[in-house]
Amino acid sequence: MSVTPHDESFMAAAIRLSRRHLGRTATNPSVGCLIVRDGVVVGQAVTAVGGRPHAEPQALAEAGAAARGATAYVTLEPCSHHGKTPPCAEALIAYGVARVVISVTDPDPRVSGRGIAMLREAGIEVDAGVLEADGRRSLAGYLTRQTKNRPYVTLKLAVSANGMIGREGAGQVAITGPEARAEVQALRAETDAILVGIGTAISDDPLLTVRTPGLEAQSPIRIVLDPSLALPLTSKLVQTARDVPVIVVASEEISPSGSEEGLSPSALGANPQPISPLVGEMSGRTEGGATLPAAAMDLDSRRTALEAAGVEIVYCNPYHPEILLPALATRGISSLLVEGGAKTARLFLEAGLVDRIQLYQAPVVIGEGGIESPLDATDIPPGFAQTGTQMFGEDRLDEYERGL
Ligand code: AOF
Ligand code: ZN
Repeated sequence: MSVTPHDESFMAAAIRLSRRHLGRTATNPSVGCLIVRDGVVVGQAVTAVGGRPHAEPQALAEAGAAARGATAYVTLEPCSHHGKTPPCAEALIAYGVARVVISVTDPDPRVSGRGIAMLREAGIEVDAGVLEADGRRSLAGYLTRQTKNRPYVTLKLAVSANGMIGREGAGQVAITGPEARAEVQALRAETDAILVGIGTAISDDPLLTVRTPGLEAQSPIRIVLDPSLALPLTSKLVQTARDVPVIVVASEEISPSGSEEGLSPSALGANPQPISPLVGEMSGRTEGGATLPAAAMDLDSRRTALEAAGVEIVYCNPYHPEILLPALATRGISSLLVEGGAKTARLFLEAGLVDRIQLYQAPVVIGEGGIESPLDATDIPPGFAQTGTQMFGEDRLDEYERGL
């Protein structure tokens, strides 16, 4: 049987369903599954929060006996391995499903084609690659971490009518309206981690959490690139570190000897990279590298105070995203939202490590002291294609993506 427009409609529904648990299934992808019998949905499910159970056994349980002879629509190839749960391919076989329609094949080496082979060997008809581009987009974090060993990176910028993202020394400047801000909150809720530079952390004193009612529990991990531990103890980030995790990425040059852990490049087998500071992101930077003379005590007490407040300090060159990102992937972070400021945005753009750009353009004009946006709609880097435009109140969101 060939793929029909009906198949595409059901797959589109499965993809929509899968998005419900984006950012809430840990390192497992959020997969959607529909069981359809004679054109009627008899079971549907999304990977459970936390990653298990997988989507298929839940959808099959809902369908019960109606699954016999039905078609299953799954956004990702059903698993074939005995992991923390039994293989979903076995469950589909056991329930007597006649056909399985898949959007994306699974790059997990434990599955990768074996799920499809198991189904076919059991006499089940399998069609793969249905609405694959949309399916891949819905699985972007999982696929990027699996195949590139780094999180999927979204750069979000809110730009005024005259191309500014803020005003020097003015703290947080409202650029977009409430509708766009609500949309950004929803984006944060489906993202594993959110990252800013120390310049933004100091000048804006942002919270970086999700405040939308009902989604508060879905705040991403907050990460600050802070080479010399300049993050003020009085900042909202530090003050709330016990409620929503904060990771400070400090230079390995200031790592207390012998206590490197977690993200340190040495722990990852990478060579420590020299620091190439970005002017303007360096307030409070301790000079002197290995000797750290007068500031040593100061630094140690800052370290102690930050840790006592619940902040996790990791030592990994903050100016080399190509080192930092694999380290974040190793910690299970599959999606990362870069929210500011201009220098941090440039750092990721210049490293070629942005996968998606969300550019909000607002009618507001920012006058004197404006901070120029690292990009606008006329200079989107090569390799990005526009994938959408939407209005949120008076603000326009243009979205650009690179192929996965
Ligand atoms: C599916 N359906 O809903 C999901 C799948 O650690 P485990 O045992 O849960 O296995 C994780 C792997 O399972 C993950 O890497 C991916 O290959 C697959 N995820 N598979 O059939 C699902 N979430
Ligand atoms: Zn499974």
